[in-house]
Amino acid sequence: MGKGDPELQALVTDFVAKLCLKASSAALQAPLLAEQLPLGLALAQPKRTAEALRWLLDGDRAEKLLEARALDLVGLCTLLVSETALVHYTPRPKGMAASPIPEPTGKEAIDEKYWKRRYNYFARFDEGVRMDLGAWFEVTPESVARHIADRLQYERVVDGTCGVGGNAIQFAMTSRAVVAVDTDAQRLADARHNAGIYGVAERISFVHDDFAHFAEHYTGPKIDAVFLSPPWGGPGHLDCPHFSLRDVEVPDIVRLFAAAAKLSKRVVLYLPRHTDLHEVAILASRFGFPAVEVEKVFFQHPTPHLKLVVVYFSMEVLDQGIPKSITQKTVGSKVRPKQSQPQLLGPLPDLLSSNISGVLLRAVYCRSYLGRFVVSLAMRMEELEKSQGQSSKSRGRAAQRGQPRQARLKPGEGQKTSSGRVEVQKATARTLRQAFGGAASSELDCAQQLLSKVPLMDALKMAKDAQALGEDFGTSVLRLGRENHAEVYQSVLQKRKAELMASTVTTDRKSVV
Ligand code: MGP
Repeated sequence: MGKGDPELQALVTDFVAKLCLKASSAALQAPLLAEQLPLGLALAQPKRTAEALRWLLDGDRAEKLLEARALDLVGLCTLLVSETALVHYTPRPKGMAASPIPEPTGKEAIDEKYWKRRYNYFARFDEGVRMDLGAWFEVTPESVARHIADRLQYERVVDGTCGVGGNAIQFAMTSRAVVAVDTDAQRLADARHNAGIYGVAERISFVHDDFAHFAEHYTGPKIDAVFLSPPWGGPGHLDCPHFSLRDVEVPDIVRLFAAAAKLSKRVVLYLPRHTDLHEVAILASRFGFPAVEVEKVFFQHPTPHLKLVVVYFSMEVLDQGIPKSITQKTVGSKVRPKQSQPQLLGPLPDLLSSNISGVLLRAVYCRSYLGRFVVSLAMRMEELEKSQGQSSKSRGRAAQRGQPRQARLKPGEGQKTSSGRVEVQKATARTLRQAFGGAASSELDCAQQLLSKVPLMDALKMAKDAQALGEDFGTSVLRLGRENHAEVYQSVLQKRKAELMASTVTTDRKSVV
């Protein structure tokens, strides 16, 4: 890592420290939650029990890894953690009174909480949008659906779990053709009806089928992206401290994902905020994605909180820059003029390490507004304490600590000089070295060389193989590099020779003197 890259250096040091890659094996087996991950880059290095691996990986591969005792690198995957704060503003049409909650037609009534959010789900709700009881808690809010559609503007997108059409409708606004698949014929009919209200029904082909079956038999034009929002098990999913992919209520989420990955090189999963990202990493790794983007989606009201995560599986993730700041986005027909947005204070690192973190997290996760207010209050108090503490300290002490980092940088210094891919590669190389525990700089060289010459996926595979062989990382990666990529080996060899020559020349000169 060159001297001219202090920002990246700080970033990598920071994230390595934060993730504690040398954490105990118990920590690596613990679920990895989005709340714990700061914005930027992280390396997931999950460990899992044999049983979990047999489910997430195919049987043979799991057995081989188990034999080789390579559990600690199963699912090695780079996570690009981005954060998006969404505000949905839909002005109510003038003169329209708020409609009362409808009388229950069956045994169950619509929960008032969901009814109050009806315009968030569909801004044009009053024009006759059709929902069923499940859709009230499953449908993607319009702001989120629009945001995802903005990010997936392609020729042809498949929504593999269409439901009543929240996502498919928004995809039809930004992509040329949408295929909406669902196993429930009534929901598809509702989706078609709702798409009609939004004027996009013509652009959507509605297919009544199981998505995996559909994907296996699909012979049409190229699919640019597949979006999956599988059922999470209703509002009760929040009663558990974390969500496992096994809790997804489809017969086999791995089969569903495999079908999606076969159909398209971009797959997007819509998942609960407390999903175990270690499992996501194993899934990514199994299907050949060396990196994924984990987008944390925040809502601002009643107080800023993480709502859900969207995971983007695609090779393009490697070309993205490392996210550096939260994206604020207001979605709606008109931005509310004078309303100031509450400041998003981000995740709760201090609270997570406090004694009462369990209680607080549960309060936040368990659908309780109270929980959010408690957390919000705690964060504000913390901010207040910080600002009071700062004002009471003398300027002299601040000067002793040195100038703020920004001020020390010369113009142009610290700016992004390399492409996102290079940043990701460098950071991954360093993390790999840390993960393997080697201190010699040649290992870093070696990993960096490798990463600059071969696709990251191949390099990670080699690293995994090296680990499986239980040999010294540097040597075995070199050996694997030589076997797999003659070119890499040559360039590493050249570099080593040049270094050797340089040191010999210096020694010779010294001896002459
Ligand atoms: P949530 O996580 O149940 O939180 O739903 P909710 O109800 O907003 O509770 P609170 O504590 O935040 O007030 C958040 C969003 O996740 C919903 O709007 C849906 O888009 C999505 N969602 C929720 N559930 C239960 C499901 C589900 O079972 N399947 C899918 N695909 N999406 C869901």
